[in-house]
Amino acid sequence: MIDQILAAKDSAVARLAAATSSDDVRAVELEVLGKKGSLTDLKAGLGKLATIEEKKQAGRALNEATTEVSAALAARLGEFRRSERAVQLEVERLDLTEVTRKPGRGHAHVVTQAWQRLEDAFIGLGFQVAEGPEVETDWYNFEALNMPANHPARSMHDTFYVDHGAPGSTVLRTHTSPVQIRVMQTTPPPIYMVMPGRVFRNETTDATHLAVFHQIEGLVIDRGITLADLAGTIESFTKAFFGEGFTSRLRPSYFPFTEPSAEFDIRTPKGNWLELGGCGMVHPNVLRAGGIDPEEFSGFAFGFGIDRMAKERHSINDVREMYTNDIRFLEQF
Ligand code: FA5
Repeated sequence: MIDQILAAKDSAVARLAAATSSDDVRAVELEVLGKKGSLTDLKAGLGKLATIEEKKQAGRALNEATTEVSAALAARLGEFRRSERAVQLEVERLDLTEVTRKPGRGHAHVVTQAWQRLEDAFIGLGFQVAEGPEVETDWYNFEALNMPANHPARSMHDTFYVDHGAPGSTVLRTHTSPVQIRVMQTTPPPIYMVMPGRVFRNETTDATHLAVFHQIEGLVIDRGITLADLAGTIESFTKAFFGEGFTSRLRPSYFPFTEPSAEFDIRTPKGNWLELGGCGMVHPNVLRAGGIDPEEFSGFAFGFGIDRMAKERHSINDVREMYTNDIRFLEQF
């Protein structure tokens, strides 16, 4: 029995030494230690030995043989795994410096396209374009817009504060309206200006709300400007931007910086109304904050969301989709 054990072990060790792949190693494992393996068979024969002493000796020899074969198996398997992995890596190697196809031509993001088309439509109506800073002082973002400290309308804007200067004095602008004040301070009337840009609100995102989004502000200041001019401008813009089949309406609303104030909606050719933004006649306090005499000049302002317009124009279900940067989605526009 002992001779048989040693013979089975020696044969296994020799075959392992001669193995040329991990498959060979697994074949030896099966033939020696598997269910019907040579050492397994011998183990089953232990019970048939005549004396206890014989059983003990054969059992010990079997254990030693099994340990030796298992160690040789593990060592050979480790070697083959390493070399086979090296071969696999070489086969699958990607040369990222190699250009295999011509890179596709990119295009502007769907929101950038809307921004540019909006600017074009307003330039066509005789407006100029201005921009302002994204990090604003509390004064420009709220105070100058007729929202002093503790004004209830401030809570409608969930504000991100910037750790700069006195606590609460610096914000990420919550709308593009502060640019109205900057334009009034630097441009003597008549003013016919649009001011697009990025704005920030500390709010939970959903299908129609983003925390970082875009607005376009409009400001007209001249002598004798009335609500009729506001309604006419909104209507001309609606037709220029959306097409002849669209019309607009104003609905009474409230903003601290305009009086009277309105929401404006557009009607699609299919007959449904979409809310686009807010507007109104510039409040006298706001004109004064911008250094303009409300006795001499009057004006109107409007502001609406560019992302929501892009969403409606392209029938996109969820504004957040535009910012996942999935090229398969963005390529469509
Ligand atoms: C304002 O921000 C005013 N400054 C607009 C204004 C300007 C009124 C000038 C009067 C005169 P409001 O918070 O409603 O108003 O936002 C205007 C538009 O921005 C909304 O109609 C909507 O289109 C867009 N908007 C607002 N919040 C979000 C948001 N979280 N995500 C995407 N778009 C938004």
